[in-house]
Amino acid sequence: MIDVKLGVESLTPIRPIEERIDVWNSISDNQVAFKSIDVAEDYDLLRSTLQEFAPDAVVHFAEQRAAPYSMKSPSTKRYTVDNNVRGTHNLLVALVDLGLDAHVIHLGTMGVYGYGWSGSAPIPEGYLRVKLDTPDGEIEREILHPANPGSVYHMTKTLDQLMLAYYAKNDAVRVTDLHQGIVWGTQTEQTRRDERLINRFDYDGDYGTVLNRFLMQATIGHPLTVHGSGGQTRAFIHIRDTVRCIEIAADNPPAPGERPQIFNQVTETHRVRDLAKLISDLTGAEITNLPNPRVEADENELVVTHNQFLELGLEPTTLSLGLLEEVRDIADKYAHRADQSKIIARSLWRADKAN
Ligand code: USQ
Repeated sequence: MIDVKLGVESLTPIRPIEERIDVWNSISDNQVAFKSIDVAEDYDLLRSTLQEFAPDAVVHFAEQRAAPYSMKSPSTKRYTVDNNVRGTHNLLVALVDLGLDAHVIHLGTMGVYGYGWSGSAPIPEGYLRVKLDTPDGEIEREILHPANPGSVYHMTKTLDQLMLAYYAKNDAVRVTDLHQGIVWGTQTEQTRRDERLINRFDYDGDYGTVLNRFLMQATIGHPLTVHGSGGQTRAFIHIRDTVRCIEIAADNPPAPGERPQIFNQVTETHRVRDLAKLISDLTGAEITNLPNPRVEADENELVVTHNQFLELGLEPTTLSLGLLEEVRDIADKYAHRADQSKIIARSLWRADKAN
């Protein structure tokens, strides 16, 4: 619905959900059912559906997921908080109320840590070891890494973290929180099986993420839109790997009573200007440095610990492996669907960013 409101479509054509489900069920032995529920608004239907289905695991992706969209207006800020925070809380309450021991796999974000707070110190997987001076001497504790959100969207994910920690402690809900980096790429092994299953590829200023945007800009001959100096370092992961990570998480739930298990779901880090250079070298695209519409550090270091998924068997798809495929199979193929008027990011983090 948000894309309809914004007047923009995915670069890839997305078939209605009913058709996607029918296509999948016609080619796979793993049959999928679909029910549309507003989990933030309709607690009773969420509860009765959980009761009927009695799941072993719930993969919770039901959140407004774009930082620029969350910063667009008072209305999108309020919607993002109302939808994301209430949705997560409703799910947790319903599981506890029903006494269901389902493993909650929540889509969090690397953005909960913020960027640059700890300089070049590696960001741990969720928990930070700290030393405290007490009257009885020094003690060591592990605490949730301090939350340092950079947008209202990221703020909702930091609030989710507290709710997940609380329900894990109070009611022994089993939780895995995936602190995901910026997703790039379009196809997974599953969606590749039929064109009608293809995933979204958002390229517009409010909904598209940086690498997909650059790829599509390069294809249609638009200069690559680097915000500021492009010194922002961010963490990335291919969509294929995100799916594999969810599978790994589902196979490795924490025990009841454990604190939430937190995985950093990232495979590599890059500076925005290096990504622009990489794509420019590959395609000949020009690069333009635009005033940054966001409130964010112009330059930051980012070293991320992400050993857990690797130890559990993740084999990353790196930029060097996947980038050309993405240009050839997606950006080139669907370039004719691009609306050039939607490319520049218009959401401002603060009114004075308009200057
Ligand atoms: N950027 C540009 N030019 C563009 C678009 C973005 O220079 O045309 C810059 C931004 O200023 C920012 C960086 O690229 O410094 C990343 O921006 P993004 O839009 O790709 O990603 P972001 O807004 O941080 O959020 C996205 C998803 C969110 C997810 C998050 C993971 O929207 O759902 O949680 O990536 S992370 O950032 O690691 O927290």
